[in-house]
Amino acid sequence: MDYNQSVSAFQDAQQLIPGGVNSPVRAFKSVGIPPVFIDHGKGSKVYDIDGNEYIDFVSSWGPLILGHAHEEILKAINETAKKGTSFGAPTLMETKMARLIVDMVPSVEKVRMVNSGTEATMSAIRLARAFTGRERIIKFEGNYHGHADSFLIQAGSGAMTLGVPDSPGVTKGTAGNTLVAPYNDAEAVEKLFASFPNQIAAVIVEPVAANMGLVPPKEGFLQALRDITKKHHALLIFDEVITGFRLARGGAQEYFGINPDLTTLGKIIGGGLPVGAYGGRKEILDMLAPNGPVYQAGTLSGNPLAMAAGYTALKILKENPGIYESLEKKAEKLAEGFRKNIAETGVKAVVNQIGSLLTVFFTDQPEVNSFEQAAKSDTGRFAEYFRLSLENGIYLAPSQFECAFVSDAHTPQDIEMTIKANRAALKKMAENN
Ligand code: HOZ
Repeated sequence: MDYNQSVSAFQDAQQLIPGGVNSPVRAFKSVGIPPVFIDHGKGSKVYDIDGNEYIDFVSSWGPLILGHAHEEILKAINETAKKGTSFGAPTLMETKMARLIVDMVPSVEKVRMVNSGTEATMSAIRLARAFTGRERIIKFEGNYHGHADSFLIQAGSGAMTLGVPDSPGVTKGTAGNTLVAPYNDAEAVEKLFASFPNQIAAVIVEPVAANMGLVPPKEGFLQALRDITKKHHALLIFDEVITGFRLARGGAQEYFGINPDLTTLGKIIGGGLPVGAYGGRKEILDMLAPNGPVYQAGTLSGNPLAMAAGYTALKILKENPGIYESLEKKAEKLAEGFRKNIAETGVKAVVNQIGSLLTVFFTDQPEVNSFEQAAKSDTGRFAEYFRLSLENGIYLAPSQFECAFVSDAHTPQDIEMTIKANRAALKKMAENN
């Protein structure tokens, strides 16, 4: 493949944009090559500015569960745009959207729209602190909740990929209020509650960890978090920015049958436009201004174009419940194919998969169930795998510590071709070793 146009576009961008990108993981830094610049996408495919075609498993980092440039979503955006793009005043679509979310997500009784997952999580924490009158929160190692100060402590995603899980610029005071526990370790959470009695406002968790690579919760872990938070009168916050509307129509809380007090949403909820939301029990949400004293606002919150795109996406998901079974089957097929290739080539790797999410960890450990195990992965081997996959027309997240996202647009042929490309990459890696 020829990447000349992308190489020169990246050089140009670096003169004007820090690192040449508007979000760090896009820079391909940990995989040792310049990023490809995307020209357009359609269905399961993206095309770069050199004209290369790829089967896309980034899916814009999760939102595009229906694939690129989905006709119905484009139509909704176009129709809405004709009436104006922003008013900073209430519109009917916001209530329609809220009704749909309340209907789909089991624990959500009221919901406030924002513009990103980061905004959703930072607002949810403020609300939890106000509701409980306590200041500390517990988060988990390798979980990523966006880039607000309170969460850049032992953070996953790009922070983990680039080796800055504790970002400079976060004050000691803020960092001190964030307590960290190992993911999948409920006992450690109980110990923190014992060490800081009546001080912990909330436990925030990715119900399925998807920012240290994919690490599903161990049996009983989420239920234990529910029980512990209840016992200590703290709130349980599910960060469903990734799992919301992806694991099931009602997200991870429906999939595992556990209701949190607050839920944060993003990605799919915007249908490919910038949207976030946080919702939960009425009595908590009613503490928000203008009903209550907790302030949170946004000029573009509930933006008509974003609402139109998100509403259309959610409605399609709601009206096609078979979609989740089909997504899971495709991801299972990929995982099975990859595992077979791993066994045949002898490359040391483990595949984690749940629903339409999966990660291949390059590791000689037999399983990856924790941050500690995920962090031991061989990132050099991953980089080699990434580059070979790209050459074979497969566009993956450029980091060992992210997931592949299967979409409704992936065809059986895409899945077969991806398994074939995986086999070719692993064979080459085995030869190079
Ligand atoms: N929110 C994504 C984490 N899995 C990464 C997207 C980004 O940081 O640009």
